[in-house]
Parts: sequence; C-alpha cells; structure tokens
Amino acid sequence: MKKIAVIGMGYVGIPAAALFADNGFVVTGIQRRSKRSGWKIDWLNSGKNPIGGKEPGLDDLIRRVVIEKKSFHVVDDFSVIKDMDAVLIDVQTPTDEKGSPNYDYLKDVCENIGKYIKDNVLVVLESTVAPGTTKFFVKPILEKHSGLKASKDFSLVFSYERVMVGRLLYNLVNYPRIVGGIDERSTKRGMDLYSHIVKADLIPTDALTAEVAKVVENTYRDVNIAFANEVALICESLGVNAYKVRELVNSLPNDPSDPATNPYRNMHFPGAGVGGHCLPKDPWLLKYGLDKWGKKSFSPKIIIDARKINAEMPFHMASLIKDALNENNIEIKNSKICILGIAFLQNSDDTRNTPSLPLYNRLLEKNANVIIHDPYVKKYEGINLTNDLDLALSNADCLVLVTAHDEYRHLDLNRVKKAMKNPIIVDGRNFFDKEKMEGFAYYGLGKG
Ligand code: SAJ
Repeated sequence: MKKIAVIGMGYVGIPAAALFADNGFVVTGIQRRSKRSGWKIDWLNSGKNPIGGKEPGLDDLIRRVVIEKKSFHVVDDFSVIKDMDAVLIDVQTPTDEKGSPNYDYLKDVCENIGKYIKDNVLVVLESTVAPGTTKFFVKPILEKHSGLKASKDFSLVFSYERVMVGRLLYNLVNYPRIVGGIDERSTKRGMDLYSHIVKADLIPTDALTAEVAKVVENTYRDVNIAFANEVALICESLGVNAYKVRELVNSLPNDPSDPATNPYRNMHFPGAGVGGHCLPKDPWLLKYGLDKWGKKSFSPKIIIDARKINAEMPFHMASLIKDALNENNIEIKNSKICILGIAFLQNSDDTRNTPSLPLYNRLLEKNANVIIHDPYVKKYEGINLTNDLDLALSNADCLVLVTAHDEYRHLDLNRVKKAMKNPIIVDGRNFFDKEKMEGFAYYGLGKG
C-alpha cells in the first residue's frame, strides 16, 4: 500500500498526511477551494504550514515532505482517488444548535470517493461522527457510487484522532490508536496502515464501538466539567470557594498499591463556560446516533443535563455581573463592560463555540456597552473586539475574565484600577486572588 489520499486539510488531515508522507507513502491531500480554506492548497504546496499557533515539529515536517521528499502535495479534485490504495476522510462534521450533525459535506465527499475508488482500496473515516455513521451512512453511499461491495471489494474503517491544539503531531504519534473496521480484514488493514506512523498501542475493535468510544471520550469530560460547575453554583450559594473545595476533594491520594480500595478523585475546574470543537458537539453526536440508529429509544439524562449546565455558564456569568453592578449601585443599562478573552481556551486563537459570545450577546440584550479584548484573536465578525487593552479598560464599569490567557496574569492592577470608571471585577476562571484585589470590588464564579 503506497499511495494515500487525505481529504480535508485541517487540524487532523494535515498532520496525518504529512506523517504518512514522511514514512514511505506518497500522499495527496484533497481540499476544496472554499472561501475559508481554499488558500491552504497553494500554501501547503509551497511547503508552508497553514495551522496557526505553536505546533512543535509541524512546520519542518511539512517543508521536508513537500519540498525535499516531494511525497506530499495538495489538489482540489477527487479524480486522483482512482490511483489510491487508501483514502482518509478528515472533513469537519459540525452540529447545529439543536445538536444535529450537518452531514452535507461528508455526503458529498463520500459520493466523490465512491465515484473514483478502485478495487481493494482501504477507506478510513477519521472525522468524529455520530455512532452508526460508518456502517449506516458512509458504507451505503460508497457502495452505491462505486458499484463495489464493502468488505468484499473494499475495506472500511473508523479510526479517530485524539489531537489537541498545540500538540497535534505529538498526540498522533504517541497516543494509543483505536482502529474500528466493519469487518476483521478491514480492522487488520487499518492496523497495518497506522503501524507506520503510530508508536503507541494500536487497539483493534469494530467500527460502531470505536465511534461510541470517541464521542464518549469527550462526553465524559463534558460531564465532569458540568459536575464541577454544579458544585460551583452550590458553593456560591453557600458562600464557600469551589476551587478550595476542589483542592480538598482531589487531595484524596491515588494509592497505586491498592487503587481499588482508594479510588482517588479528579474534580475538574468550574468556569465561565465550555467551548471548543469537541466538547460542545460530541454529546449531541452521541445522542443523535442513539436516536437514529439505536434499537430502542431512551433519552439520556446525565449527558444532556450536563451539556445544558455547561451551556448555561455564560448566562450565569451575566447574572454575576448584574449582581456585582447592582451591589455597587450601577445600572447594567448603558454601563461599559470589558470582557477579557474571546478564544475558547487559554493561549489559543481558536474561538470555536467560545462561551464569550453568548455572554456578550446577553449583556447587549441588557443594553450594556460591551467590548472584548483578546491578545491572540485579531478579528471576529460582528463583535466589538480590540487588541488594545487600554482602550478596552478605559472608563469600564466592570472587568470580566472569561479566558485565562497567560498575558492577563501580569496585569498591572494599579493601571487597571486607574483606567476603569468603577473597579469591579468578575472572575470566571479563578484567575485572580481576592486577597490581592484591594481597591477592587471582586466577585468570583464559584466563590460565593
Ligand atoms: N474547561 C473547563 N473546565 C475544565 C476543563 C476545560 O471549563 O476543567 C473548558 C475550557 O475552558 C474550554 C473547554 O472546556 O473552554 C474545552 O477545554 P478542553 O481542555 O477540553 O480543550 P479541547 O476542547 O481542545 O479538548 C481536547 C479534546 N481532545 C480531543 O478531542 C482529542 C479533549 O478530549 C481533551 O481532553 C482536551 O483536548 C485536552 O485534554 O487538552
């Protein structure tokens, strides 16, 4: 198996394509010339890395495989698939506000793959999908448009990525890889393929189990964060500090000598909300798969309520702001509120599903004047956004910490106090230490 096509030049497709191209394969990336991402084709073909932020090793890897080895290049048409031994699908599968996945793009890609695949090709779906998608959505489309029979004429695998922003390459190589085939032979062929780039364990399973594992991996985290957020709401009402409670709870030691008798605790961090391209989406994908392809219907409670608790946190922040202003006899109407951070994660420029947005809109609904500062994000459609901290702070009635960018750790609090009209701070990430906030009216999420 020498020639691979990777469809979708994004966070997942680019590192995977470059790694295979660096390990003996000839790789062709396929990227549609869309408004948002078309520019990546020429960028990659000139040996440059289109992914922003710090991604150790990725720049050199791309330059090496494109310029030196000439084993990786990108095109915008699917016909190259007719010569391929393997095809990886790395396209995004967004969900709408009700949590239903939008499979339009996946459908279009699968139809094009079906049109061109040759006998005995291995197709691997790497994108995160609702459980059941590989077998009940992708397989039929491939068979219909190729006239081939899955398992008999071609192999089909679901194998998910565990990439994290800032460590795309590291995770791909060093994290165990789950390989879920629609049949034994597919699984084996998938394991063989990944053995060329994964140094960690390759774990065989079936496609459906692998799809469930992927979305459960992130749903698990979403539920844990929701637990921490619910404890924070309880602590606020009781007047204790949820972050202190978390430290005490997690002080239960993990006794490796006898873990069963002493299951340690790992309470997550309460916060202003849960953003990103994984957690807000994957619980809904899990539910969608259950509803669509589950044998009998049942509505999950914990994972859906947890998702709702996390989605509610930005609005809880808005009520904390309103209370803080009221306690200082300031009307929220016409007040100036400065939000620190629109990226969903600290020290990142990624704004997908950022909790800052619902908070911003809720404050506008209350007729406040809102400005958002972020050191990494240069622009955001329709938002009053600035990279100029003085502008953001000047004459503000309330400062709201939503994203824990390191840059905010070194804020000169005297400068902040002088610039603001009313030195009121609402801290959404346990970022400031109340004791050091003299001269400020300090309110912390989860701190009572
Ligand atoms: N968050 C909290 N409390 C926490 C942890 C996170 O409020 O205790 C918030 C963050 O502020 C952020 C959101 O949740 O807004 C998501 O944070 P994240 O650390 O989960 O970052 P992601 O979205 O990049 O998650 C990815 C996921 N990895 C994959 O999907 C392969 C996730 O499963 C990983 O656990 C996570 O990276 C990671 O650990 O870095």
